Amino acid sequence: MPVIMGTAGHIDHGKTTLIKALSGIDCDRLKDEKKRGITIELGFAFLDLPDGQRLGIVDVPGHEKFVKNMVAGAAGIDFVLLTVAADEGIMPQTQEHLEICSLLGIKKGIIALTKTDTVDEDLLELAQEELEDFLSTTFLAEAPIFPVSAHTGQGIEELKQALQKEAAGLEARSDIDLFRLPVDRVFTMRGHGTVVTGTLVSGRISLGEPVIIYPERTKSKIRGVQVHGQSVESVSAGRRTALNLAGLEVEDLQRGDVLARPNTLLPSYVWDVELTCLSSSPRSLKHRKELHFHHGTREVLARMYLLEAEEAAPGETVIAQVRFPSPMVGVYGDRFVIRSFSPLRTVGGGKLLNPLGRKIKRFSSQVDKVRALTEEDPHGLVLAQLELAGSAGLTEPTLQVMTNQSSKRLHKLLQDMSAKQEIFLFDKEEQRYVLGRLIQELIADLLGYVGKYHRSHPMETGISRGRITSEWGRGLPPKLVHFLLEQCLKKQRLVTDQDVLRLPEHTISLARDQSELKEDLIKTYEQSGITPPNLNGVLEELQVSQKEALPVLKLLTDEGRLVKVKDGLYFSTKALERIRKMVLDYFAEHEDLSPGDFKDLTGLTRKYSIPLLEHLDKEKLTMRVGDTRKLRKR
Ligand SMILES: Nc1nc2c(ncn2[C@@H]2O[C@H](COP(=O)(O)OP(=O)(O)OP(=O)(O)O)[C@@H](O)[C@H]2O)c(=O)[nH]1
Ligand SMILES: [Mg+2]
Repeated sequence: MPVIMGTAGHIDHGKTTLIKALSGIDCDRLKDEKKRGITIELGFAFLDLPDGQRLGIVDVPGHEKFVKNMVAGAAGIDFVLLTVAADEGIMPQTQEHLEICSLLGIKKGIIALTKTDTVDEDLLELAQEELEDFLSTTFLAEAPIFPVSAHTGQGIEELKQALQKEAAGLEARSDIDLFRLPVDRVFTMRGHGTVVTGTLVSGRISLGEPVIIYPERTKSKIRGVQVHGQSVESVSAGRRTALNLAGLEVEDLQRGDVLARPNTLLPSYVWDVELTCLSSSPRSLKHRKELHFHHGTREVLARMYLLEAEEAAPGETVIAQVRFPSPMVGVYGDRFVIRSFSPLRTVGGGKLLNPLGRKIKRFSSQVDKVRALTEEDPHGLVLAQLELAGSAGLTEPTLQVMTNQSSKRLHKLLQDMSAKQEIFLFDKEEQRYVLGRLIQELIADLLGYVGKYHRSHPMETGISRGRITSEWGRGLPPKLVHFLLEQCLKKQRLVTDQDVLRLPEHTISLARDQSELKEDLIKTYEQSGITPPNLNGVLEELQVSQKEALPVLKLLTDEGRLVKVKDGLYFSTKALERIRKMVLDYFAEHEDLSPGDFKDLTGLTRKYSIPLLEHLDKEKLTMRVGDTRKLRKR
């Protein structure tokens, strides 16, 4: 298993010298580093362990001004080599580096008590005791301490053995197959072009694959892969990796960018997080405070919005939102570190809960939904993420980023959950899921809405699909509305006649006089055949008002017994069928039908013939060409 170790410790405590003693590689390469005798930038080395395993090494600077580089280097390491100089003991960055490692979720480490040649035995013992005491409350409480001297070589072999043991005893990295490489260096290599390096935190990548540089979403392609200076075909998580990128200039990238496959990561201006204020912090963390925010190899200014408190006291953990000036890309469970301005020091950090946050109201019920994301069990987490996402739902690829699961495991989980109807796949094309409970709630609401429509429109057979979508479904994804209607139809909670939907129990109940009116209207129109009186004539004859008659006429047209040819002119369906037949018979022997021909054919005057001809055009039986009609080909 590939393993990467990172150094940590106060300035001048012998980190770089120790790495050189172990590996033979001098990580301080910059002119300035040589001149000043300190590390400024991250250094990279490797060590071939006695068992043949090659250990990747990241050497960090100890200077307090370069803590931001240290954070970038520590992101992605498997374990830490903490160095403490025997002659100086615990110093500010000893503590700060250890706190940073702890905030970053690093769980393992080894301690080198360096420069043993500079102290006598008594002092060494004292230093060791002080160190054990200091470590007892940290994640390194159980970690072994090795007294070493890079100058005399004392303890170096023992330390090497210990490193091998440490590397062999580590838990396997997560098997999440989402390729992600936070960039820590960008440079040009003669003959190769632009090269980036970083610790490959998850997934694998091969030569020739397309990649995206997030958050800018710049496209590129892998032109070369190197691990510890050797070209390889592909590389997987836990390796120090150098990638040669096609078609990009050095200016197109910077430390902090993240390489990933197209359409995987989700740039966002807002993250929901679990935030802890370090117990060593001199002050509480205040709502809306601007801070240095470190994630992966990126450092930005960000504002912390505390969602359920005005401040987080030292040692306290709260739910918060981070708002960024430019988009960030993260994955559920990612760690981050925050540092205050003055004094410039590490004050806290935490865990990313939702990499696709939306601004929410403080102290609202939404905050509870965010807090539910601290659930680490994948099943509970999927439910919590979908709950927060609401009716928009989440796609399967998005859920991978929001749960940090391998795509295989997630797919299986989603299928199991669908089978139990805990979640529903409402958009197959996008693989978009929504919470089952929400579906039940929406269906209940939809049926209530249709029922209400029936009550206010008792004379209508139902409500059109289009109206449901535009009125009830406003604000919901159209595909979700479609899915809900199909669910209702499948379970016969709604029935449909063409595009009109109704509750199964809905019938039109006419009052007695309405039923009579309905019969009278049918009789009137059927008796008058192809020469019906106009509506006013009908109303006069039946002694009813337009207001009374119109709903009944609408019902008759809905039921298909009458046809409205134009305002005020209705035909019985039978009469209109007769006219259609006459026209069809005519076209059996003729090409064109003029208004005159129509008059001869039917014996109807212009009052009827013009609206009828136009109606037949509208029905697409005929089409108008100049002054005549032609039969439309079916
Ligand atoms: N006597 C003695 N000096 C040492 C030993 N290890 C390192 N030094 C000296 O301590 C000084 C600092 O060593 P570095 O390795 O640069 O320390 P560092 O921790 O990498 O420093 P930064 O990277 O700047 O934080 C150098 O002058 C080293 O020669 C040692 O084992 N014995
Ligand atoms: Mg150094």
